[in-house]
Amino acid sequence: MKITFIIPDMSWLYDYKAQFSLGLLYISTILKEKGVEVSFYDTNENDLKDIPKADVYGFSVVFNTYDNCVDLARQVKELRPRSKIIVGGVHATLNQYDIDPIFESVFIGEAENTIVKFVEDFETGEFSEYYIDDKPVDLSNLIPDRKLISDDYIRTGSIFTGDQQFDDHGSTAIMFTRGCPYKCTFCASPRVYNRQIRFRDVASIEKEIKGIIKDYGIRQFRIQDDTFTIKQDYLKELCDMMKPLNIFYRCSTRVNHVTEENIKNLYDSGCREIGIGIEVANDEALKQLKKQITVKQCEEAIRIIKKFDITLRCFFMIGTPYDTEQTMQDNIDFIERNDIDGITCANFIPFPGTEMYDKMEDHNISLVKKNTCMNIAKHIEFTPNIIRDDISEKDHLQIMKVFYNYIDKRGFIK
Ligand code: B12
Ligand code: SF4
Repeated sequence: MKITFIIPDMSWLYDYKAQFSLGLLYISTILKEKGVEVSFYDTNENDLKDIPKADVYGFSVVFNTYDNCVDLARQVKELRPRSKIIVGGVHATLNQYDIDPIFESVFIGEAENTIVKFVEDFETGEFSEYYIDDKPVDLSNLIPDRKLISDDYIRTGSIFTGDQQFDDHGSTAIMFTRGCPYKCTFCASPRVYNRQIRFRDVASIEKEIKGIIKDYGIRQFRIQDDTFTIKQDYLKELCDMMKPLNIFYRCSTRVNHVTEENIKNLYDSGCREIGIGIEVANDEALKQLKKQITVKQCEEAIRIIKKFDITLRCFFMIGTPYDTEQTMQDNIDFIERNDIDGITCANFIPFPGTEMYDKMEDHNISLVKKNTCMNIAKHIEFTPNIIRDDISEKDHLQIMKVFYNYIDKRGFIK
C-alpha cells in the first residue's frame, strides 16, 4: 500500500516548513512499521497535477486549512479516481458531522491505533466511514521517525525571538505530553483530549532527543506542548534528564505554573525562551474566556521569569466579543509596565467544537464570518472574524485597531 499525505497552502505562516506536523509524522511512523510506503506532497512548492500515484491520499486539517484541503481533495479525486481519500486532524475531530463527503474515511482523534485498523481494512477493501479512537494512544514508546521527510522540514533556522542562535545546527519541534486539563472557551484542546493530560516516559523522550542530536546534530528545540509544566515532579525528572544533554529550547507555560523552582529547573536544562498566554490583561475578560488566571498572576510570572536569562514572549488575542477600548488600553498598559521581549497577537476565530462556537449566543456572537482573517500580519487584511450582538463590525474593528496600531508601532507585527 502506498499513502501520500498532501500538505495544503500555508502561505499565511512566515515559515510553514518550520513546524512540520508532528501528528502526521507520528502516524507515518506507525504506517512505515506496518510496511506501508509513506510520502508527502507539498502543494506550496509543487503543482497538484504532478502528484505521483498512490493508493491513498491523506489530509491533516485544522479549521484554517480545511477549505483548501476540500479543494485539493476534489482535484486529486479527478486526477486519481480510484485512490481513496482520507482526512484526520483537529478540525476533522471537532467538526466530524460536517465533513465533506469527498473524504471517504474520517479519522476522529488520535490516529496511531485507528490507522492500523485502516491498513487492515485496506487488505479486505472494506473501509469504515469513521475511524474513531476509543482509547488513548499508549505514548510510552512512541517516537516520530523524522527520516520520513526531508531534512528541510525537520531542521529549521532560529526558533528564538530576534533570531538568536545557541548552536549552529538549526532547530526542530518535539512534544512531551498530549492534552490539557483546562477549559479555555476559545481553545480546541478541551474537546480533542477531553481535558485529560498524558505524559510521555522521560526515558523515551531522552531516547528521542539523543537520536535527534546523533542523526541531525540539532540541539535547539521548540517544545510544542500545551501545558507540560503542569506536574512538578514530572517537570523535575524531565529537566534532570535534559540538563547534561547540552540543549537549548523554547517552550510555553501557563502563568499559574510559574514558580521560581520550575523556572530554575527549566533554565538549568537549557530553556532560553518562554511563551505565556496572557490573552487579555483584564480580569473580567479573562474570566469570560475561562482562562483561570488573573492579571496579577501574569505579572508575578513575568517577574519570576525575568530573574533568569530567558527571553519572554507574551501571547495576546484580540477580536473577541469581550474587546472594549478599556481592554485594549489595559493590554497596552500591561506591556508598558512589564519587561516583555516579544509579543504575538492572535485574531480570535471561534473554532467549531470550542465553547465559544457551540454557545455563541452566550458569548455575544451573532455570526462567525465565512472568510476568516487567519492571522495578524502585515500582508493580511485585518478584520474581526465575528459579528457581535452589541456593536457593529466597524466599531469592533476600531477597538481592535487601538491595540493593533500600538503593537505595530512597537515593531511586533511582521
Ligand atoms: C504545535 C501546534 C502548531 C504548530 C505546528 C502545527 C502542525 N502542523 O502540527 C504551528 C505553530 C505551526 C501551528 C500553526 C497553526 N495552528 Co496550531 N497547534 C499546535 C498544537 C499546540 C499542537 C499540535 C500537535 O502537534 N499535536 C500533537 C499531534 C500528535 O496531534 P495532531 O496534530 O492532532 O495529530 C493527531 C491526530 O489529529 C491525527 N491526525 C492528524 N492529522 C491526520 C491526518 C490523517 C490522514 C489521519 C488519518 C490522522 C491525522 O493523528 C495524529 C496522531 O494521533 C495544537 C493544540 C493541540 N494540542 O492540538 C494547536 C492547534 C492545532 N493549532 C491551531 C491553529 C488554529 C493553528 C493555525 C491555524 C494558527 C494560525 N492562525 O496560523 C496554524 C495552522 C498551521 C497548520 N497548517 O497546521 C488550532 C486548531 C483549531 C482548529 N479547530 O482547527 C489548535 C488546536 C490550537 C487551538 N487554538 O485550539 N500550530
Ligand atoms: S488555551 Fe492552553 S490552557 Fe487553555 S485549554 Fe487550551 S491548551 Fe489548555
